[in-house]
Amino acid sequence: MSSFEDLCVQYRGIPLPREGYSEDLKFFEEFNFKDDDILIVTYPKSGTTWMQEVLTLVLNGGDLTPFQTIPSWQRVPWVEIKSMVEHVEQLKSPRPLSTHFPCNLMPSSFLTSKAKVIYVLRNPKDVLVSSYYFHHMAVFLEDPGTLDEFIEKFLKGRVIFGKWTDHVKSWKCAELGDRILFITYEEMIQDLPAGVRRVSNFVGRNLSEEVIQKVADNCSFKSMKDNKMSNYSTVPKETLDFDKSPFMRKGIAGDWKNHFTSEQQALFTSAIRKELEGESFTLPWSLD
Ligand code: PPS
Repeated sequence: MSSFEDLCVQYRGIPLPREGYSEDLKFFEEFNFKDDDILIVTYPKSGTTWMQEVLTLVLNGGDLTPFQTIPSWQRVPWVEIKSMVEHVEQLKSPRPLSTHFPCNLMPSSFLTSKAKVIYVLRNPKDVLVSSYYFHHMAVFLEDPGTLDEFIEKFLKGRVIFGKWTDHVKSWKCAELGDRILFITYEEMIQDLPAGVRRVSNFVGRNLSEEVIQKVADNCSFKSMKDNKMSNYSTVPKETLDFDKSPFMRKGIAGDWKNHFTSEQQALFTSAIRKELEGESFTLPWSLD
């Protein structure tokens, strides 16, 4: 069984999966952000794919063609993955892009551009549970061990992309003003049409209520789970083993309650609170 160190590369203090990433990210450091780019930013398992699909449909005015014919990662590619460069080059402006990187690792052209950011936040306990299952299915990641062990790794940042709290802090403190929209996974669960409306207003597309409803219908968990272009089922089994877990697993808020013991919940909450002590922002939901 391969160790975390074998399966990851370190980039400026952040562990990245060796699959897809390299220590040399010169192409990323030289990435040229354009003023009308729209960047989806997430800590992994926070709702990246969901937002990629919402943004695709919003920018296309509800036209389903790209959504049904091109995989999500080609339509809204990750800027820090070298194999995605060819997909980025094919995008028309405004370019929908994705990143899992913290703000402090963004290339200099990002800060000087006016590129917009959609930051999707998810309750870290649900992020952890989703990630736990993902570690079982993703052949290129370390075996997560027991939930106790995985909680410890997650809190120490001994997971891909490092600590959840560092990621959130970096983007919350970035002073991007109205260039950044914070939206939560939980608010999209509660009222997806309202979430779609927020996104469409933010990117300057004032869609009709009919189109907003169409986008929401197509971005429901069930619809995305059935869409081969969203559900990662086209990825070979050597990379993602769907026999272990589906990528579109449960799609709910609060699944942590089915997994955490009261001791794990107390330990997790107090560790996250401690990490966020003294920060000027508050989280949009209670950690309890
Ligand atoms: S990744 O690997 O970082 O790109 O994963 P990411 O897409 O960020 O997160 C995967 C989780 O998002 C859930 N998901 C959804 N939930 C509700 N509705 C929709 N439409 C939807 N699409 C994706 C997906 O099921 C993963 O969460 P869990 O809790 O594991 O089900």
